[in-house]
Parts: sequence; C-alpha cells; structure tokens
Amino acid sequence: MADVMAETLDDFGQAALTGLSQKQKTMPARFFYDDRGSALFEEITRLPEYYVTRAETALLKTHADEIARHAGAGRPVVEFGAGSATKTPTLLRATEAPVYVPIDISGDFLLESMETLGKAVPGLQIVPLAGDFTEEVPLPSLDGPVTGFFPGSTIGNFDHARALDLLRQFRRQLGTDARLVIGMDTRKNPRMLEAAYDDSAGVTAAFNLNLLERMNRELDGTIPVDAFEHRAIWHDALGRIEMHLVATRAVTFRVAGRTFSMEEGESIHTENSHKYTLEEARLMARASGWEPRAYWSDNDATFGVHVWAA
Ligand code: AVJ
Repeated sequence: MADVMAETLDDFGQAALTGLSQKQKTMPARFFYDDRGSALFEEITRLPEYYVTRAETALLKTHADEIARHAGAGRPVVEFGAGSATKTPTLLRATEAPVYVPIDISGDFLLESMETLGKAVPGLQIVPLAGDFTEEVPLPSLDGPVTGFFPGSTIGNFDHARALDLLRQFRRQLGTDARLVIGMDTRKNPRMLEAAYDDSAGVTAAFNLNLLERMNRELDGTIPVDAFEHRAIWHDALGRIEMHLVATRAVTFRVAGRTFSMEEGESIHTENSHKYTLEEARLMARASGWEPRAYWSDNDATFGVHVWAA
C-alpha cells in the first residue's frame, strides 16, 4: 500500500515524504499556499507587525513614474507568483502595459484575483498561467521586450544558490532587453523581524500550522496539530528568518501511508525568509546575469524595490 501510494503521490505528497524523512525535517515553503493558506497570507499582509507589504506597496506607488521609466513603457508584464496581485495595478498602469501574464501555482485563487484586476485596469489583456514559476514554463509569445515583476520579497524564500538559479531562469525566460522589477526585504533590527513573523494575533502561527492541517486533509495525515507550536527565529549569520513547527511532546503520526516520529522539541523547518543588504542585492543581480539599474527605499530602509536590466 505504501509503495503504491508513493508512485501515485502528487508533488505535495512527494515533498512531504522526502521532507519528513530528513534528520532536520523540512517542507518547501511553496506548499503553504492552498486556498486556506493563501487566505491566511492575505491576512498577514494586513497585520500591524508585517511591514513588508505596506512598505513595498508604498514604494511602488510613490515612485511609480520613475519605476515605469526604468522598467520600460508599453511592455508586456510577466509576474512570477502572482497570488492576489494587489500591487500589480500600480505597475501596470504606470508602465501602460498592454498584456499581463500572471504565473501562480494556486489556479483558483489566480482566476479570482484576475477578475478583480481586469476591473481595476480596463483594456488590459490578461493571459494567466497556472503553474510553478520555478519550473521554466514557456511564456506565450509576446510582442517586443518584456518586463518581469517579482514583488513581495518572494526571492527571500530561496537559499542563495537557488535564488541565483531562479534569477538566471527569469533572464532566460524574459529574453532580450528584458527588465526585472524585484522587491527584496532588507536586513534590519531582529526584534522587528521576529515580530513580523510571529504576530500577536497569531495569524502567522495559523499560516504555519495550516501546513500540517493540509497534510492531514490531502495526504491522509494523522498529525496531532495541537502538539505543534509556531516559532520564528532570526539567524544572523545566514541573514534569514526561519520558521519552524516545533513538537511540544513526543508524537507519532502517519502521512501518505508512512509513519513518522518526532521527539519533544524536534521541529519541521517550514520557511526561510532571507533579508538582503543593498550590496548583497546588487551582487545577486550581477551574479545572475542582470545589471542593477535603479533602486528605491524608504528612509529607514525597510524594504527595497529594484529594477534590473538584461
Ligand atoms: C511571501 C515569502 C515574502 O517571507 O515574508 C509571511 C511569506 N511567511 N509571513 C515572507 C511569509 C510568514 C513571505 N513571502
């Protein structure tokens, strides 16, 4: 039975079996975003402690014209990991984009948000692609040079090597004379970071714990969710916030036909959120075949919006 299941498991099931079999158990952060997880993430973006979305949205609005000048006018815009795409209308309007290609793994969520966007930007042609943006999905044929949009500091979820691979992949996909508008979170006071990833209302905890509930729902899991606690830790040497789900007692459970045990205090590492200095951000551009062109931040350097050129 276990073997039969392993053969027919989807991406999530495979990742769960692989991740839960490691010594330090781990799950890739992209699996947070089922319908419930996507809704919880939307809630996170409105939390007082979670500065990321507010800071980036403000930068995109305040500097819309200048960003558009560097990103190029009248170009198709391709967004990697579009989600609810709330920041997108600002960029689309400022650049007078004729075509918008959102790529997102959560197909239903994508279609819903595109309906809203169609109303917000009349006349825009929308060509949604449901899929994993880390897989080099071929883009539809688009007229002229293209502008990529990768907001939200999603790049922070990738370790350094994978981040560079992804940025190189974007460069290949977007082609000649492309631009990339990318949002990257900055290194800052660890207390501010830890509060942003462990809010007082417990929404981030619910977002993290939903991953266990998702395993129970979709992978015939028997995980006692109440035996797990959300934790967010700033790792200074690696420049990242780590999210973990820590077992508060010894547990044994089944997922996708296999049995796993954890000791009290053992964790599942569920997310890395890397923070970058301006120098590191520019180094990443150059190391992945891009040329940094322009950069905007607020007075406290809370967040950075960059335009890179191919
Ligand atoms: C969507 C990956 C940018 O790392 O800040 C928010 C996800 N995790 N709170 C981030 C997240 C916990 C978010 N990204």
